Amino acid sequence: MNIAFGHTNMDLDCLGSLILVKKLFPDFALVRSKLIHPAARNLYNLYSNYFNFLNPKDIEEERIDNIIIVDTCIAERVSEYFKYIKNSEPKIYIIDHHNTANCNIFGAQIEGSHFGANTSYLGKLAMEEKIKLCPEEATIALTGIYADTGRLIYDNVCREDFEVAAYLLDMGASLKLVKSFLETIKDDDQILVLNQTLLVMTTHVIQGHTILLSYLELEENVAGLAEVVERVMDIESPDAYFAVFAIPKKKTVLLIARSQNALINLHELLNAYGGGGHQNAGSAKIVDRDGPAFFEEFHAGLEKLLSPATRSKDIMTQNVCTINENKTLLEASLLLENADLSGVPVLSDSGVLTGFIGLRDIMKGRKAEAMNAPIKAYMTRPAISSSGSISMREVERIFYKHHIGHLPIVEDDKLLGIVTRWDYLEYKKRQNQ
Ligand SMILES: [Mn+2]
Repeated sequence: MNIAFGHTNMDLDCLGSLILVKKLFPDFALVRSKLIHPAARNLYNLYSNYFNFLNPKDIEEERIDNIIIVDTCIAERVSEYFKYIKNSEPKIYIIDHHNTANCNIFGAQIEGSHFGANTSYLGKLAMEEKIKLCPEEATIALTGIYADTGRLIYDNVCREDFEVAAYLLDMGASLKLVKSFLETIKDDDQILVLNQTLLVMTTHVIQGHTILLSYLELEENVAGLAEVVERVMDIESPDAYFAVFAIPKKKTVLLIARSQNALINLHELLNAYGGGGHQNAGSAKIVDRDGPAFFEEFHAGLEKLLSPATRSKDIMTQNVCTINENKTLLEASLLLENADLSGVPVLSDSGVLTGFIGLRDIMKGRKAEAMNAPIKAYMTRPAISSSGSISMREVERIFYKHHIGHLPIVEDDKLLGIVTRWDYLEYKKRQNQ
C-alpha cells in the first residue's frame, strides 16, 4: 500500500497539505499523528470524515511501497510512523517548504519550495492539473495557507501563496470558516487570563525600547497561553512583551515572550533562562522558583539584557540640503526643484535652524505674487525638530501629530541631519514581523 503523512503534532498547514495529497494522489492513504496541534483540533474534529485517516498502528501489518511526507524533512518529526513500518523498503517522497538542506531522512526524493505555506505547493500542483475541489476541501487548504503565512502577511509569503489562495476561493473556500478556524482564543480560561493580563500589565521604557511586562499567578497551567500573549501583543504593539505566569502550587514559572523589534532577539535572551525559540517568539520554563521574586529579578535584569534601541540619529540622513532665511522664495523654489525635494530646513546667518520651507509655503508666496520676498516671511516657524536621541516611536508620533514628513535633528543649536518619511519607512521595513 501507499501512505502519506505529515509531521507529528499535525498543524493546520499539515492538514491543508494532506487534504490536497488525497486529491492529487488518490491511491495514497493518509495516516494521522497521535498528536494534533491545539490550533488544528477544531478543524480536524469537524472535517475528520474528509481525511479518512488511518492510525499508525493500522499500517503495522502492511507492506508499504511508497510514502509521501509533507511539511517536514526531519526524521525525528516522523519517527512515530516509522515505528510501525516493518518488512518494507518504501520509496519516500518529501514535499516540504522548510530548509531541505537540513533533511535527515536519507534516500528520500525531495520536492522543496520556498512558499509561505506547504499547502501552497500542493495547491499549485492541483491548479496545474485543473483539479476540482469541494468547498470543504478548499476551506481546509485555505486555512493551512492562512495559518502558516500569518494571513498572507509574514516575510515568507510569495506570489504562489496568493495565487493558490485565489484558486481555493474559486473552489468555494469559505473565508468565514477559515476565520473561525484561525481564532486562537476560544476557551473561557484563555479569555479570563486575557482580561486579567490587560488589567495588570505595565509599560516600561528600557534602553529606549517600549517593553510590556505582566505577572499573573495561575491555579493550574492553562492551555493556549502563547495565544493570549500574542493577542495582548497585537493590542498593545510594544517592541517586546514578556509575560510571566507563576503556578505557585507547582513552584513553576512560565516566561512567554514576543518581540517585533530586530534588536530584541528572544532566542538569545531566553537562553539565559534555559529557554529559547526564535528571534520574535520564545519561552522558558523555570522550575523551583518563587514567582514574585523571579519577576522582580527578571524586570531588574532587562536593562542589562537589552541593547540600546535605534535612535533618530541612527537613521537620519546626514549632509542635509538647507537654505538661508534671507534668500528669496524664488531661490527656494529652484533649489527644491533641482534637488527633487518637497522641503528643506531654513538656517539663519549664524547657522541656527529657524524654520522649514516647503512647497506649500512657496505656493502661498506665489499666490501673493511675492516670489522675491525673503524665505523667512513665508517659512513655517518655528521648525519642528528634535534631538538625536529620541526613539523611533517618538519620531512616528511627531510625524503623525504635526502632519509632517521631515524632522530636522538638532543638537547644541547645530543641525545634525534630518529624518525623512523615507528614512522612517526603510527602518520599518528592516524590522521583522
Ligand atoms: Mn508549514
